[in-house]
Amino acid sequence: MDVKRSSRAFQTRARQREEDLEPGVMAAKPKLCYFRGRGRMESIRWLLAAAGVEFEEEFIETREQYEKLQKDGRLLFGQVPLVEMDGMVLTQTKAILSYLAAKYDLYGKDLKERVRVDMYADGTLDLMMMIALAAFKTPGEKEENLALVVKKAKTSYFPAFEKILKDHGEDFLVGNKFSWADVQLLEAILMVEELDASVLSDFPLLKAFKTRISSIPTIKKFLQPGSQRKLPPDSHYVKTVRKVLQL
Ligand SMILES: N[C@@H](CCC(=O)N[C@@H](CS)C(=O)NCC(=O)O)C(=O)O
Repeated sequence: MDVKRSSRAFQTRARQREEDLEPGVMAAKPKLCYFRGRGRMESIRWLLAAAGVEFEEEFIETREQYEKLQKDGRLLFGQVPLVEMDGMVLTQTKAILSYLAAKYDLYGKDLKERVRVDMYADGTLDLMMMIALAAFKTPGEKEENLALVVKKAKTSYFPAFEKILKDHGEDFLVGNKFSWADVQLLEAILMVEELDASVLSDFPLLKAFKTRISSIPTIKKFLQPGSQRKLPPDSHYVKTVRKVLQL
């Protein structure tokens, strides 16, 4: 299936799900509670945006806010990201992502496709977490860690995904359908490109993948300035996280 047909079919299914609600009943928007930055919440924002789902955000700026969330029993293990949706209070990033992938039909067609989506998404999440955590290191360590990320991307992660696309021969990573794995790989590519703009120069299939997935309407919209996509961590973000979590 080509990328346009797959993404059109995907958008139609998303609309139908909304229409399954009782007439006059509006689906409440998911509410995301995290710092005003990428961190562990960014992939959740990406996946909701890719699914065409609008969401609200509450940003944690103070220790008091965080303590109140804990006191109210909203943080299962005392940690964020926190997502409230479908009458549930959810924590644990991967659990939230896999719920969203299943709910919005971005999780392959059967168990064998699902485990591949998980495997690929886990890999890109590992890579992105290395970048997210580097922001909290000393300047020297940060530089070293980020150089290591670029090296790992070039020598391990991107060659693996280039081969997957080559062997698979489809527009998407799993099956011939858009999935969570595609969304997260694009997120990871763009993040590593912020560290080294030429990182894809030896990966022609990944380059084409990036262009293709970026043109899916929901993703294209999320990539526009002014969307809920967050910028790389700056010193204010790092200071706020340190202050709130008492790091
Ligand atoms: N396994 C959890 C880890 C969450 C996590 O470590 N969150 C950090 C903020 S990004 C936190 O809340 N730390 C406070 C703590 O662990 O006490 C997940 O992936 O959601």
